[in-house]
Amino acid sequence: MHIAKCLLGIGCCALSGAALAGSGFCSSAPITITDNTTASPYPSAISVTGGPGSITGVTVALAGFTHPFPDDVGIVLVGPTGLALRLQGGAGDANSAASGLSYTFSDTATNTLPDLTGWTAGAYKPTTYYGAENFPAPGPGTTYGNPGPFGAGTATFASTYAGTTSNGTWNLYVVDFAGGDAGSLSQWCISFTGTPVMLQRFSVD
Ligand SMILES: [Ca+2]
Repeated sequence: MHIAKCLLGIGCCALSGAALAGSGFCSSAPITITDNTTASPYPSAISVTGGPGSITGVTVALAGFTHPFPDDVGIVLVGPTGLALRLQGGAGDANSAASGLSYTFSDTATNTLPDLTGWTAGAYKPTTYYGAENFPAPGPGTTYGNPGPFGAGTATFASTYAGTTSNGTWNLYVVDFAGGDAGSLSQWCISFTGTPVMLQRFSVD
C-alpha cells in the first residue's frame, strides 16, 4: 500500500514533496527586466530535487510578464547539464504591451508566439524571431537551441532535454536587448514528464 498511496498523492507523499513526475518547481523571487541589459537576478535559478531522472518532456510557465515592448525581451533556459534552449525572442511589437500576462511554453502547444502582435494567456511553442543574440556570462552566449521560426530552427524541449536528468539547477536567463523600456516577471515554474525514478526510494511494507 505504501507505493500505491504515493502514486495517489496521499499519505507518504509528504516525504517526497514535489518529487512526482509532472509536478512543478517554481522560482522564489520576481525578475526585474532592466532596460537594455541583463535582468535581475541573472540567472533566476530553480533547484530541482526528486524529479525524473530521465526527462521526456518539459514545460515552463511564466507568470506576471509585464513589458511595454515585448520584442525587446529574450529568454533562454539552461538545464543542469548545461543544455540551453531559446524560449522567447522578438515576439510582439509596438502596441503589444503585456501587463501581468501568464503563459506557458510547451512542445505540444499549437501556436507560436506572434511576431507583430500581443498574445494572451495560454500555451505556446518556444519561439524566437531573432538569432545569435548574446546572453552574456554566466549565460550561454550565443550557444543555445533555436526553436525558430528564425533561421528555420527546429529545437524543442524534447530535442534539447530528452533523456537527461531533471535534477539539479535550472537557470532562466532574461535579457532586454533594446533601449527605451523595461519590465518584469513575477515568477516562473518548470515541470517535467519522465521516469519517476524517486519511486525507488519507497519501500514496500
Ligand atoms: Ca528595452
